[in-house]
Amino acid sequence: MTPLQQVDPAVFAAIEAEEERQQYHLELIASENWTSPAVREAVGSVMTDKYAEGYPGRRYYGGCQNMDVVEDLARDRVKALFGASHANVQPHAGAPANLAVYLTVLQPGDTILGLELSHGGHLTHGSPVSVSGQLYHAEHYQVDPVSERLDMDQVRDMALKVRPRLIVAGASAYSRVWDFAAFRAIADEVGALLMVDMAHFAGLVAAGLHPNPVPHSDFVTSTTHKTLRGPRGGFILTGEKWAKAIDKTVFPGLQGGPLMHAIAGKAVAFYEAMQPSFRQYQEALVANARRLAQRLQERGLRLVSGGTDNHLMLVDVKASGITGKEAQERLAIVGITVNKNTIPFDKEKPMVASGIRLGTPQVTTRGLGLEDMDQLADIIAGAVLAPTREELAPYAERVTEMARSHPLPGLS
Ligand code: DSN
Repeated sequence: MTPLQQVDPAVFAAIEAEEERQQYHLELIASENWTSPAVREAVGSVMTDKYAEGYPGRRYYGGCQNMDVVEDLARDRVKALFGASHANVQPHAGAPANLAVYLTVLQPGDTILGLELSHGGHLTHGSPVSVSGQLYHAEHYQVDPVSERLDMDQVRDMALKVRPRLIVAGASAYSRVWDFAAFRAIADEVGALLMVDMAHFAGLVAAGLHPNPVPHSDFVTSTTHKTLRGPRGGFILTGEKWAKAIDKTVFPGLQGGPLMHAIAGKAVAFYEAMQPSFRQYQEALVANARRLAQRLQERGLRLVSGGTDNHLMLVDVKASGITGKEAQERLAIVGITVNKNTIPFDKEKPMVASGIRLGTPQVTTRGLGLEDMDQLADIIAGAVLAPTREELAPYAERVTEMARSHPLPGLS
């Protein structure tokens, strides 16, 4: 018996069940991944026991010498990875990273301009249900109704009209490349600051497969656990001008003790992301997404904007006669995990939605390749287009077989 099994059989059983779920299902949630055993070892280490309020060399607690080593490694590695001059690796997640930027540069009531949530944006980019939309006056740009891509003329028109103090670029459901130079030009024209939330595509940026927002932005925020394949967490990159202010906002402004076990995991993930194998992984992940998108369309499904340039795609399942909720549930029956998602100009509520979001980070980590994407697309299209749920059983068998033949490393 392991210590956990002995002390808390209920939690042990839930973890075992989750390991089994991950092992025998295919995870196509675009914001999830599979951390390496090295990352998990760091996260599950004694680093969780230590208070380390402050920053390396300037802590409020004794005994922080090993914390300093780890946090310096994390900061130096992430700066090198993205070419930034300052990094704060203490944000517990992406939402507090974004909030730290807002609290640093905005006054309550100031205007921010971000991508509309139902067009692919994120809650923390000014949604009324998020503090970002409650503390600040949020305005939103949208994608073009025909191309379903960002139209930089529209972004500029909006910026000229609403005169934001801060423009936010970045999304959680946008499958195309971001033009950061164009965002910078608009920000300069209207006298705004520019924050890029690269959480989704940070891994692609690290591998040189997506333009790097750092040279164009005042702030870049990110999570560490999506394409970047680290532990759950966040970070902020900025230049010397805002470095001290950002650090002060994160601690003591917004957070107390940093999660040093998570920061240790981030340091390991950043090291892994600097290796040549990480670029190969990112290339495979993008190639898989393109192949999946292409085959889904060949099988008759409509993709928002007609495809993908990155790791994710939005499938308009309403065009095939079912809701996003129904598609998510059908795919759960066959063993594929996805999330329902609104699509641009959606008439359904978010809990129903007209689309599903698919991403390839996790299945690529477990070794699925281009031919597997063809098979996966056939299964997804088959499940979405099936007249009823009664027809799903054969697809479930195929998914189990695919998962079995690509085991997650380190799980029994
Ligand atoms: N919830 C994340 C996602 O799924 O994209 C973003 O924070």
